[in-house]
Amino acid sequence: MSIPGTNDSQDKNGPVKAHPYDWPFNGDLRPENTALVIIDMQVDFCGEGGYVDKMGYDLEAMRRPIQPIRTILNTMRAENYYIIFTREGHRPDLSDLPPNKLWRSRQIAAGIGDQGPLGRILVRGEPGWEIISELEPLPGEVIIDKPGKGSFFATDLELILELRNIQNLILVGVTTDVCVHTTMREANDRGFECITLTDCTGATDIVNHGAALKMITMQGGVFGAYTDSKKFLKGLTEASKSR
Ligand code: C5J
Repeated sequence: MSIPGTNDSQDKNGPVKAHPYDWPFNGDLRPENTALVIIDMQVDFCGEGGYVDKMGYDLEAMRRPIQPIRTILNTMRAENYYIIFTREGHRPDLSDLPPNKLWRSRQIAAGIGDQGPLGRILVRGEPGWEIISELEPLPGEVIIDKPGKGSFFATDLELILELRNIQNLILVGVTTDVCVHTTMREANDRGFECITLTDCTGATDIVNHGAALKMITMQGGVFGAYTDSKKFLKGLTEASKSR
């Protein structure tokens, strides 16, 4: 019996050289079925005085992915792939902020909703909540506002992807071990075929970055696959040549 959307022959694996398998699993990589999801590349995560900076973590680790993401974004825009941005943030009245999330943020001196140099931390509409200028969305590109770490929780992302017949997701942004990973897990459970790009993500702890990537590869690719942006772009070129 053949299962729709699968192929049994390994030679039809995708054009992107990745770990632990060449991606996507069924070789079907097209602008019509694939979206780039850029997660939380906001001033609060990448800018001085923002949430990550207030917590005392290394901003350089948040900023390192900016250039490689720009390259991927420009290429995928040019090839008409679907582009989605996400932003983590809360309503100004904090009515969507669970009290334990607020309490924890205060333990590390980055209280969500508190005033900082970039406005109120992680609050919608504040300067710190904006997507960084280097990766500014174009008019018409989808922006998902999310109150949690996962991009599917309490958002319309799943509906938007289904209406577009999107099957493959390329997940980039910050942080590898929190919002990128949570989104990858949520997407994977919903049947989306996911890949993340090692140099297009960053974590507040380098060991966690590596661990998060390794977790993806267990059990034959329990959450999907990973590769770097160069190999990804090579695969994308091959995919477009073969169309
Ligand atoms: C975190 C995120 N780390 N975007 N958020 O709190 O990963």
